[in-house]
Amino acid sequence: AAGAMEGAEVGDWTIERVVDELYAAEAGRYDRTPITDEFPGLDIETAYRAQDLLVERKVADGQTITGVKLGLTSRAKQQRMGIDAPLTAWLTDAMTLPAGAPAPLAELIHPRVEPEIVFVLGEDLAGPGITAARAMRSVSAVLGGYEIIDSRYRDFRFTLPDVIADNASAARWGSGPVALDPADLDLSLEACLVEVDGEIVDTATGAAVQGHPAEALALAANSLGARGHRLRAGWIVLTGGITDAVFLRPGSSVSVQFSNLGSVTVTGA
Ligand code: OOG
Ligand code: MG
Repeated sequence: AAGAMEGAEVGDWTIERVVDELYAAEAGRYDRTPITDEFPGLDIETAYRAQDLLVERKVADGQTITGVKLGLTSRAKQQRMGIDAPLTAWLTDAMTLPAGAPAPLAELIHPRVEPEIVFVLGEDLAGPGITAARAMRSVSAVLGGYEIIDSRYRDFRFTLPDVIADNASAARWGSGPVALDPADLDLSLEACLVEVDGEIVDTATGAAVQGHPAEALALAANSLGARGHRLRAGWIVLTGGITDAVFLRPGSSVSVQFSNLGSVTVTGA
């Protein structure tokens, strides 16, 4: 590991320690200060190595990788977080919330919910050179869904390398009952309404996500390809929050109503 850390070590920080600390925060349900406050050597490349190591640790615990997520693909999300670059991260089976299942607040730190357009891949997809049109041909189904993000950093304060190492705040996600053939709708025009306890708090269309969610999928295939990874047939891809995220409070429900992709509700319990 020392060789892999060349040029990145400051004080007693190593990639392994980054992973240890983020893993412990997630398991112990506590938040912490940004790692870059103490470890300026945590650059984007080092952070992605930490992210890969973190998911390897989850796999060693018995979890399986079920797909990937994109983060910060919409301006609403980028402005809220003060970071203007998208990122990718890993999904595991432990993150899937079955339809109607309450969000287990006792297992989370400060969960927020955001609407997402969700793809299911019908075939492997790997960059470089993947265009949005090419990416869409690998999608077997599109669903309306939500993601629960739960940064391991206090007040969701982080830099891009911090949030990359933290697996893009990934915590839970779920989807609605409607799965469509992507050829049957224009996802840039797909609208969503976000409601908290029945009150509409935000609206947007799929165009908010990189102009079209297929652009986000192409971005994932290309950036993962550059790091030696490929997207696999059967994997889920969360294309990124379409609107800003809202806090999920005990007893409160967040619903997302899509124009063609049905609706989905999650309740904090
Ligand atoms: C980072 C994760 C962002 C999205 O869809 O943009 C994300 C965060 O906001 O904590 O999942
Ligand atoms: Mg998200």
